[in-house]
Amino acid sequence: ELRYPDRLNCAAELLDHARPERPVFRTASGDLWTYGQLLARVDRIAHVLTGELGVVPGNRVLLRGPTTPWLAACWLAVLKAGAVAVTVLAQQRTHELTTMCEIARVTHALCDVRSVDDLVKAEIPGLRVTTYGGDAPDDLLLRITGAPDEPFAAVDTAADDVALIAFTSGTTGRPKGCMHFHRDVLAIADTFSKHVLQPHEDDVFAGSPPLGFTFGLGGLVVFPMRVGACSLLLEQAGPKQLLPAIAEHRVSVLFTAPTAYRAMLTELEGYDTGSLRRCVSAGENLPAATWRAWHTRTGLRIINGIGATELLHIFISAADEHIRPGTTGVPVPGWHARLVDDSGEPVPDGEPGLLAVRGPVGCRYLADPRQREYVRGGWNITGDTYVRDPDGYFRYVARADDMIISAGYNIAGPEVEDALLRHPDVVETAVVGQADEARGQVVVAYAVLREGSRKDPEALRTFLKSELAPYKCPREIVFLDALPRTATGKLQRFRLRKDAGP
Ligand code: 3SK
Repeated sequence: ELRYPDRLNCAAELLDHARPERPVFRTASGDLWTYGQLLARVDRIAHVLTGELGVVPGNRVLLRGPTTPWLAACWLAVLKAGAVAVTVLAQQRTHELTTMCEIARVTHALCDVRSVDDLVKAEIPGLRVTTYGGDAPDDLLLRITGAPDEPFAAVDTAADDVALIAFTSGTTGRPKGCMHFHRDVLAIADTFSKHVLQPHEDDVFAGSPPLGFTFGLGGLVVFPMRVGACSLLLEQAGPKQLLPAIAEHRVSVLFTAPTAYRAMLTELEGYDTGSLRRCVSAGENLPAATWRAWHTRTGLRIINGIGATELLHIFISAADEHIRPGTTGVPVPGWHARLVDDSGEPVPDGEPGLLAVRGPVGCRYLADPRQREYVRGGWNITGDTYVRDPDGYFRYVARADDMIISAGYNIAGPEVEDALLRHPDVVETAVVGQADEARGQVVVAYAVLREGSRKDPEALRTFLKSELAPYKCPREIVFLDALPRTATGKLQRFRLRKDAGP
């Protein structure tokens, strides 16, 4: 069981134990920050926050901008000052920002000057916006040059004071703010990272998830800092930028999503990926076909994982010889998982059930009645359907609301997607159920093809007939240039259903 002191400030904890001369952040343009420089900058920002900007402990401070060392420094400063960091994505627009500020009662914002327009347009009453990285006289980076050049004493927060509010809109619906404590921030490093990733001081982390998504915040800031390692923070982190960055900066720990692994496979030629020792995939189910293709080409075994904003980071996973392609893994040490039916009763091994988890971090929605649906009987019900194998491995089936029921058969969209991905021309795919009078629902597949491939639905259907039981084969295959995704890269299957709203 994890034990932390009753009084705990997680930002101070992450900053205070590192060796000052060691590198903490690098950027694609060659910037290098040491732990000593980071600490000095965080302290200056904290002085400005609590001085000129009037932030007091408990205030909610919105953070918005591309993935840069300054964004990470602002996050640490807000926490060190005892305020609550409200992390949002640079892609979120005026309407979403307004809703999130309302829900979280945000009083202040620190915003990269390049991302400020939507925030200004939102005209959020009472919100005090401070930009950083610009040349205005009141820019945060100019202000900190005038701040006291002396250590900032971290506010004496309790381990279970709220440190962070992370928003999830799932794949649809009004955003939900998830409150996380100071101890939660350390707990994700002391469970998944410590036991599965097992990083060390010489590691260089990099990846695609933004810091406004807890997948990125954990993987690119908290995990490396917990062990005094370095993180390459990339403003542009698509597959095209990741490969050269891995080669140039000798990245050893990579965080990204299945789609990016698939895309990188088509571009691998000529890039040196020999520095990689850990490749983490989360955000979506990792098809076995993608795992195998990556393993064949690089010799690396992708660490699959399932995480949730509600639970901050990854809670089921496996590493090294424990990895079983096609499964997510087993509960991370410190976490418990089981499968239940709709009434909360346990489901036997080998049968599909709703994933229920509990561990050091729990879901605490801020003022949202959906809390009652997510936490039932002390278990967090993630909304995923899984099967547990008799040896305890969890095998993803589908999001509970993505199961297709056709003529009495239960069909998991991801199984059909996995089969489609085994076809060499298919890069991405999404399979949904379409309302049908005769069968209730029929299977419809959407596919993105490799550039230059022939769009031949019949050839794909013939291929699928050799891979799947006939009742799982799509009635229709539609070709698209790209699939609809959320700002965090999650597939929005609901937008593909023809009966979907706008
Ligand atoms: O939402 C997710 O999929 C996720 C995955 C890993 C870590 C954190 C999160 C929120």
